Amino acid sequence: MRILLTAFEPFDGTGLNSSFEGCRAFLSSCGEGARARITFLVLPVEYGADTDTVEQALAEGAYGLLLHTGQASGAAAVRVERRAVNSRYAAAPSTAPGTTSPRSRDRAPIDPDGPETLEATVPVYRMASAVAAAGIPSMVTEDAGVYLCNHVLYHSLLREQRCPTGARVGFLHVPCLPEQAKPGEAFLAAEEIGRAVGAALEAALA
Ligand code: PCA
Repeated sequence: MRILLTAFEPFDGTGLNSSFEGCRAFLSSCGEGARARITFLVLPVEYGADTDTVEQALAEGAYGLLLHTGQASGAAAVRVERRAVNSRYAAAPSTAPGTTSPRSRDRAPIDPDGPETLEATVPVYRMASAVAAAGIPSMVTEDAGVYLCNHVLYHSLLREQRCPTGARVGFLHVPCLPEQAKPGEAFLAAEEIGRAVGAALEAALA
């Protein structure tokens, strides 16, 4: 089965994104056989450009599993997202260095004709248990927020609902790296995030 694994580019002014670094660590720890089944994409932190990048990959190949990952600043555990919500910031948040807060808190639907929520189609509890068994704190969480991470998850779930291909779709939100964490904030090393990605993928495929 082919796997589409995605992470996001840096967006918080640190020049890093823990999802990208974690996926990179995972891919470099993979055997050649496993690596050959995975297409890895780094998505832009921009509404529209994020999902266009996914669409382009899906137009070029068939996948049995879409695992999206993103950075959850301030999270103390790897979060396996249970669902996506049909909501996004109406205006794109500023991504100027050092600022992560949206200019406007106004919300808009991602798709005016789409359902309010869409459930992830990966086994979220099994994945969270597998991450915990790999020694990494994990939890199943309600939804991925209203920024780009939720946007890409919602888009992939809606796409699969409207034009089923049999692909499972899920999202892993990962804590910051030590270099990114503010004083007192939790973090994980890239290698630990990589182990979490590997354990979650294996559980999703089981
Ligand atoms: N995290 C942000 C967007 C990109 C990323 O890695 C989010 O949680 O939506």
